[in-house]
Amino acid sequence: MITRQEIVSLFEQYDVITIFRHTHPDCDAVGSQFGLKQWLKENYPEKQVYALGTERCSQGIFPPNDEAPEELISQSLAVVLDSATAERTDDQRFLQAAYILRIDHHPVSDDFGNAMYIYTEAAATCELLTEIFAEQSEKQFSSVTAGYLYKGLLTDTLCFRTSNTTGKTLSAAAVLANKGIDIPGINRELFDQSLSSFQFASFVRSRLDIPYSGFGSVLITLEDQKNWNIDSSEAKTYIDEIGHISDLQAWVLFVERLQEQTIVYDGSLRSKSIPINGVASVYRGGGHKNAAGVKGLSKNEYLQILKDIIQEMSSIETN
Ligand SMILES: [Mn+2]
Repeated sequence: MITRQEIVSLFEQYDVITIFRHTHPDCDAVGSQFGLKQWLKENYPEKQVYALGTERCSQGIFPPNDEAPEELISQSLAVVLDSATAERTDDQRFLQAAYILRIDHHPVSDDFGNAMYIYTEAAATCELLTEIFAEQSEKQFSSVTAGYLYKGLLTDTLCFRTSNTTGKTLSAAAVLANKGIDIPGINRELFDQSLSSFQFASFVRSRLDIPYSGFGSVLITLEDQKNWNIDSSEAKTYIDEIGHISDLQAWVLFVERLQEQTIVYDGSLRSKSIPINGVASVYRGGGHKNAAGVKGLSKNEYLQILKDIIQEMSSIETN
């Protein structure tokens, strides 16, 4: 593993630095990417720094992606951030770089790259970058850099609520707060929702049915989707609206969808402790123990899967 000082030495060695992150980027991926780019531009204005990737992050406001020709990439130091595998890295041209440095907090599942700075106990890649920058006390560390890093730190910890939030995470947050970032402004930028989204969320909550003690079920019909001008895949993302109820052990959200003129049912299944993926697999679905999904169920299958979940819950209770 490379040291923080060796990372800064690498930055100093290369005139061209290209920064990569994973596909379908979240705020930690782009926050670390633009945080590093900003910090490098402020401290080494003569260097050419490119933040590369083809997609945009759907949450928060970040600058557009840069473009760099292959000749530049091949002479550059490529810094790959928050990306556990080479394959998952957006823009495979990083493989042609003169030197590849990885900074990440995901478990190492792929040993690509020339140097690694990977700490799985860190809550975010932005936490690791904050520590690297904070140590360089004679260098610039602006509120712009800090703001990008704070967005990654805040979202990867679900607002400092996840089990990977440590004293180091909060120390990193303190470093960023001391740079003069707009904490309530960033919070609004990341988490405020539109009025129509808020109203649809209220509707989803109002449709909660409790067919069995501890089990919550919501169905969003085609007619509901038409009334709210929302499609089935977007409607399904509102599962979290019923995800924080202390009285529920399991909950599902189903949406109706038209498939070759027939109504089919897609569902997201969630639970706190009872395994729910076994039931999903019976209906051609799958997922994790406490978060699974099914697609294209007939009406009978939809009614039956609700019964199966209740059956699963009652068998666990009687054991
Ligand atoms: Mn991350």
